[in-house]
Amino acid sequence: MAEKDVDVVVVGAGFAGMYLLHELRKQGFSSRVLEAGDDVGGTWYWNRYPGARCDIATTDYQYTWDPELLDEWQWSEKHAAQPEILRYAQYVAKKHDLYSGIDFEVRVDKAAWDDSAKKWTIHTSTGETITCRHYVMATGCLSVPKDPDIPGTDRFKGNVYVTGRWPHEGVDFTGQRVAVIGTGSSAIQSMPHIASQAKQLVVFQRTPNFSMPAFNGPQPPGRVARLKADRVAYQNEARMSPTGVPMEMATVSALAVSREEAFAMLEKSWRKGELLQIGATFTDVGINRAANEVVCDFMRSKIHEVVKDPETAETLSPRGHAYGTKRPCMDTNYFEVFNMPHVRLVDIRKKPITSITETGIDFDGESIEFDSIVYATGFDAMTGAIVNVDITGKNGLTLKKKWENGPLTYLGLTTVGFPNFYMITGPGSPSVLSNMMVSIEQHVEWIRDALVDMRDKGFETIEPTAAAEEDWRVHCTDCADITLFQDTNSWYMGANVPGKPRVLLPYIGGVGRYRRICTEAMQRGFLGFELQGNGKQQLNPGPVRLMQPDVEMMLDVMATLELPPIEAMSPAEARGFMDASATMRAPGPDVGEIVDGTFPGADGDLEYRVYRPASAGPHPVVVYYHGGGWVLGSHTSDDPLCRDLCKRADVMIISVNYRHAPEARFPAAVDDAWAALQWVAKNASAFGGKPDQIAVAGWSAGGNLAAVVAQMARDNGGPKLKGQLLLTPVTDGSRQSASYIENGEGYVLTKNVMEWFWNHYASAEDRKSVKASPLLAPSLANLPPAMIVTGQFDPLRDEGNAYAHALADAGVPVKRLQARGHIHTSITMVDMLPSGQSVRAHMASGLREFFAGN
Ligand code: N01
Repeated sequence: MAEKDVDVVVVGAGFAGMYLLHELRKQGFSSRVLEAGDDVGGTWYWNRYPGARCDIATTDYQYTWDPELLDEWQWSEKHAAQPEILRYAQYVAKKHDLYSGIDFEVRVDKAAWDDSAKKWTIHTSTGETITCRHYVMATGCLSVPKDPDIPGTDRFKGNVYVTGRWPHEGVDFTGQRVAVIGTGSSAIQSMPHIASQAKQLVVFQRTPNFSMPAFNGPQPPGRVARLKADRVAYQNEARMSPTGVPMEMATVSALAVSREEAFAMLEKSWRKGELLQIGATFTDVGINRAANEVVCDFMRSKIHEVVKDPETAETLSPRGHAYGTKRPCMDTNYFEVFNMPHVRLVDIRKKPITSITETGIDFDGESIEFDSIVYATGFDAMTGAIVNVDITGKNGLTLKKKWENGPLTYLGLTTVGFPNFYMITGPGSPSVLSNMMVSIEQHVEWIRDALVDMRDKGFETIEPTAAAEEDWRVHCTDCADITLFQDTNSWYMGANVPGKPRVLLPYIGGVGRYRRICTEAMQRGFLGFELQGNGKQQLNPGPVRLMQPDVEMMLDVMATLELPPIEAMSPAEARGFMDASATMRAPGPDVGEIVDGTFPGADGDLEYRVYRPASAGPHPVVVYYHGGGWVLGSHTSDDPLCRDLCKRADVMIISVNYRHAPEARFPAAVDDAWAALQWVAKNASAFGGKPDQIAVAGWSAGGNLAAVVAQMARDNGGPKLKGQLLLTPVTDGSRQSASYIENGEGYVLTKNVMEWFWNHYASAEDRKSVKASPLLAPSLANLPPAMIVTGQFDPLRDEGNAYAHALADAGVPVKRLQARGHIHTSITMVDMLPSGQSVRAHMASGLREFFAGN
């Protein structure tokens, strides 16, 4: 007799539910696993259409938790077909006696949280009621076929098939007239099989898709050898990789090589026959439209090579979306199908289907009769299976209601208002953008460890905090914003289901990174969660430290380069290193004109560079001081940033050099910065600038100089400045703030590097001067309006913020922007880190505001 009250109810007996059952038993939890089908396998149980195969190679798409399986189970192919994967699931279920823990042909209709009992009550399709402490949805992401939403679907009297609900006995299309609607993965895989049997095949295509040949065959010997040589290392590499598959990562932009080179590199990736390799050929396929277009061109050229009729080839060539923003497909002879005389392609964007009829399909004035119609029209992905169950959390809130504007989760695992409720590979986790096996195992293990920890400590409930959920939403949006996904109507965005909110459903920050965040949340005492039970409460609001995804990627790359620490170098070596790094960066946007020259510094001539906008002048003028800790850099070292600001703000930027330490210590740089300002004020008109519209700006040590000269201008009768834009400025060398401790290591500008800069620049006594530490000025009143930008993970963050607060306290108009997830250097990395774009856009509008109305 099955238990009516258990520790855990799990919905679904696919690979997630099976592994979870195994782990729950091992840890001594009682459980019920409820499965709608009559066997294990989940997606591989339902999707039995001909040609169904896994797009991820079998070396990577298999369980890792039972190491014996690696020797016991021999995959026959690189990309296993559905029957073999289902047999694998059945083998594992038998081996580990999982069948005895699963109720088949049972659906969960309703689940409700009982806040007084601190338990879930589950109602099933068999009329059973089960109570449980924890409730897990292991329902898969692509398990609810979407309504085809075509008029007349219920009228057709012939055979109707849906790829995601294929008859177990198979279908023989021999001699039939067949229509296939849809050209996603399922259609692309099944089409060659259907075409080989059918008398006539008409394919109704709404959006063409990118697809590459799988080059299926035996398992790739290289991968198998690596896996067998060191299983643990291989699997760890998968777990920490961006997509859950060990893969060579790109090091070069698609735009940094010639088109011929780019195509040659893509050809190499293509030959590997691995789904994720094409997109990983270059660093910027996912984030840069022009780079992505190189890949699109290559993929389209492949279609034209195969499909003989140029018009059909063009109809099959995707033009409207960036590569990867709709799930790319893998096929075996898909495009070849369109060379067969009995196959016809109908572009329903040009020739829309008017109706399905009793005997066939009407479109664009034509009627064609069919024996069978195959709907390969996709799924209500990621959220469909979850909200299809009537789930009610605390205070009568249903999940459907809570998610009416898009799913809200913390870590894609849990959601506020629904205690002890978990989703495996749910929205807000890498899920469908990853190797599912890796993501499933990670979630199962996280849930298992959470349950064990709670039991050990006597807690009954766990629920994320509203703040953590909001932080996660913002972080997911930050990650999505730098990609090209949002411009495409895809099921990733919920766009395939009419009325579904448009939001990027999976987390796109990468599998390894996501794992680190989840592990950190648990290891640091369940950051972002509230736990309760037995009169105890543990509330740990966090925060999980969430860096911008591109900034973190850059730090990861830098870590692999094992660069020497700057503080171990001499100033000359550090300057050489910085110059060499500058040659590798993106150049920044074009501006109207660039002019170099010299001006009289405090102790001899110094260089300047003028960036003039393309618009007609005269322009407001910004005197810009470069970063580099008073030791490094020059008037050209922040070139991309100066170009970017000039263009965005439509102002003239004059970047001026100053003498550097240790050759010229404090106050040489200040004297030169002051001389530069006076000289610009005198000569602004000659440059085509407006002499009464001058502001100062600077980054880091340059921000320090800009702040100092703004005070000097106030105290010395002019020039009257319109504003000061200080980007991650140094404002107080006399002490170290909390951000030095929090962010002192690992974020390029370290505590040690900052100390190295100060030691070269100024003595301990000099640091107390207001010309070194503008925050120490006795009064900050009557200074020009300021915009102060700080980075969240910057040792100097608190100094910048303190200066902003002090200015505001003194009555100075201040705009303060703390750049979320940024480090000291990242905002300046124009065209390299897209997440800095919005920060620089704010900086530019800050500059515009300084000059507005004058
Ligand atoms: O579904 P899809 P799928 N009228 O949504 C079209 C995974 N998978 O089942 O693009 C006409 O991709 C729709 O057109 P459009 C994989 O992640 C994995 O093929 O919306 N057409 C599209 O062409 C995959 O991405 C594997 O304009 C309509 C097609 O139907 C996901 O499952 C194998 C329409 C649906 O394509 C889903 O794939 C198979 C309408 N009213 C699937 N409505 C492997 O790993 C929709 N369409 C092996």
